[in-house]
Amino acid sequence: MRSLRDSEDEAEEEEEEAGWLCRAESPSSGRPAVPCSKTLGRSGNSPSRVIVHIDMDCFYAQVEMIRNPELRNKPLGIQQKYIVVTCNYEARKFGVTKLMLIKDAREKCPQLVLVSGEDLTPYREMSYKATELLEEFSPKVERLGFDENYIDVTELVDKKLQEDRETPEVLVCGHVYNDQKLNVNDWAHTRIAAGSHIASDIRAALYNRLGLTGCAGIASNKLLAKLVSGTHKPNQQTALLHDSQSHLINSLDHVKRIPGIGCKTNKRLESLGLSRISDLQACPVTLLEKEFGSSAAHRLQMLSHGEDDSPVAPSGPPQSISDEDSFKKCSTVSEVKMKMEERLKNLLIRIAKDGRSPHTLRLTIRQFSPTNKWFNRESRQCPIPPHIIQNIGTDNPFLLPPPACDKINAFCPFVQQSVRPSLL
Ligand code: DCP
Ligand code: MG
Ligand code: MG
Repeated sequence: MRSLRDSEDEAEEEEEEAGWLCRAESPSSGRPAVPCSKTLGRSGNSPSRVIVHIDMDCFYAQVEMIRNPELRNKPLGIQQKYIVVTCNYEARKFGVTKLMLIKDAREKCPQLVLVSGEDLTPYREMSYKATELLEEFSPKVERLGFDENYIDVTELVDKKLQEDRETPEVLVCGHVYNDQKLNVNDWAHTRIAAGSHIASDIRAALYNRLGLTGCAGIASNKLLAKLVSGTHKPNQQTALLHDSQSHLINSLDHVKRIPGIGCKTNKRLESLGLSRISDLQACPVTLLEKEFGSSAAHRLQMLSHGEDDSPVAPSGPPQSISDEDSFKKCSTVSEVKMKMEERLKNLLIRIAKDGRSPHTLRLTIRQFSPTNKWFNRESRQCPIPPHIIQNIGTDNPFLLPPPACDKINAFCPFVQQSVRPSLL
């Protein structure tokens, strides 16, 4: 089944995979390109870091419930094509799940209210509002898809512990993973406890100012924060004390559950016979190096132990703006061109709101493949001369200027070659 995830999310997913390839040097080359556990000491984790991961509850459904409060107490599904991409927790009580076929969801819950989620604009806008709010807490905020962010709160923790040194924190706000008891004499424990109070303040701000609820995970690195945030859902938070790190990572039933191990890396690991976390932990690093190169091999093994030294990399404004369409029911190049003009108009509206000038136009075509969504992607791109975007910022930014249509024409041979009857 084709994933219906937004193209920007997909780009991020792809980057996640591509990141492996960038970090990995060729197997025959010399030293790792990034610090590995050998150079960073036992874990590669800096025990002083405190990272919060936030994932919004049933994000698209929540946005729709904020737009229309009458939907709040009803089971609600967000429909894209034939699929419920997400549903609120009311619907989940009936057994409706994310990415369920509409037909199956209706069987589980005949009173399910369906709202179209084809237009991503409201979700995108809310997503950026949330990130902006988080940036008020710390400049180190990294977006991960539409509804997740990492926040490095290390400096806030330092400040809090400094301020509270007469009355140090003895309680964790929210859950503690594995119900572990806080040891107030353990410096790392008090830091996570302080982080849990900051996470609670962040969640309160998201709710009070944007009406959004979500889950938070508090841990010493991004990997663990993400893993622990989903352990109590919805609208709850969980802190991870370092003693329970291996328990958490070993609770994963497959290496593909490790954030950062995507589809391609998983396939390569499976080709080496590695599917369980313990397989990866026990695998001789030389074997991994042959497949992935030294740098990625070490990183993979660090991840399998719950160790992750990657910094929270501030995302800043998006570097590209994209839109996509499945081009269903299009059988001629002129129909495709008409659809492309619609998408371009939509992009122009967003560019006008953004205020920056675009300089490259890229068209990516993905042939439908039920088995492999990464297969058969092809792109063409060209620079955009400044006069093409002359209307942006004027009273009528939505009028597609004729030179933009010329650009579409320039892509025609590529489109022509891609519109094959078998795919329509
Ligand atoms: N999404 C999508 N296609 C997917 C997965 C997700 O369009 N294959 C969208 C719909 C979700 C949003 O991304 O609302 C966030 O994804 P999550 O996995 O975080 O799911 P939710 O936020 O909906 O639910 P949860 O409360 O489980 O986090
Ligand atoms: Mg979510
Ligand atoms: Mg999410």
